[in-house]
Amino acid sequence: MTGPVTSSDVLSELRAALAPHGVFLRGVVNFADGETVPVLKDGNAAGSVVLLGNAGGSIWPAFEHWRNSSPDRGGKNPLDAWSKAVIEPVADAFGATAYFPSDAPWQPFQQWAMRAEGLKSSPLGILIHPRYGLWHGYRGALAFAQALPPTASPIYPHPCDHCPDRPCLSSCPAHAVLPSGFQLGPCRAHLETRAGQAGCMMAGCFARNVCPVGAAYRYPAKQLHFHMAALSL
Ligand code: B12
Repeated sequence: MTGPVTSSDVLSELRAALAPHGVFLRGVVNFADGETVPVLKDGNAAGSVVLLGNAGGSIWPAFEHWRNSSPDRGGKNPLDAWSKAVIEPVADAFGATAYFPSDAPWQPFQQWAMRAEGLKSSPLGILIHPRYGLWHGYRGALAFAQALPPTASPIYPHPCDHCPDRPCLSSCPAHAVLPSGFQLGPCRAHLETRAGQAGCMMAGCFARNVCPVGAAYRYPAKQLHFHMAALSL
């Protein structure tokens, strides 16, 4: 595909382009006049963003394959590098401007996700999805000049409202998950201990693992370890 996209089926074409990488089209945000919006490559304000991300371990096979065939194993931030390698060519093909969650200045990915997918925060700070639970994330966003057909955004009951025990709040060995929010310092300090290395570092965040929502989408062991190692840097 070349040039700007005018087709109304841009979303299904995007889905098809991203599917081989395990990247899902998570939702669309159309911006209203007067909102702070991302800027397009041509300097104009974006009319919409399409959120892209993983559901469960969907990206892991494609990411691992790419990493194993990269001379430097993807460099210092391999998942971010892979996301760019996959998403930037798609942005170019569709005449869109790509944004990435880890690039400064940080774009409000979670606010976009709340609007696009009707999600709410869990006590961990990450958004909980009624089907995928805590096992999902965002790999990029494509900003377009034009508004796009909104994706269905059902009104879900917030899973944490129906979770009387809230085991996420009591299972962190470092007491880093508090009702007031996630505390990075105690988490990182625990990860440096022998118990932290043998526990959370190998098995993944205990508070995330204990959540009963979307347990079938829990990341594979290697991905759990990868994210914990990234958090401890
Ligand atoms: C900085 C950052 C962190 C920092 C601090 C977070 C903070 N205090 O804001 C630290 C290092 C602690 C962190 C940790 C993690 N993060 Co983080 N983080 C970010 C990042 C890069 C920027 C957040 C931000 O300020 N955005 C700018 C503002 C303007 O955007 P916003 O949407 O309005 O901001 C929301 C957040 O700030 C959120 N928030 C407030 N406090 C906290 C605390 C935590 C722990 C988190 C995750 C979010 C959060 O509230 C706002 C909602 O309106 C985002 C990506 C992004 N661009 O948003 C990822 C992001 C929020 N992180 C994410 C994830 C998955 C994690 C980890 C699970 C990763 C890991 N390796 O384990 C951990 C959480 C640990 C745990 N046990 O729960 C995901 C969340 C996906 C989701 N399902 O919601 C994001 C969106 C990245 C992605 N690629 O998908 N993160």
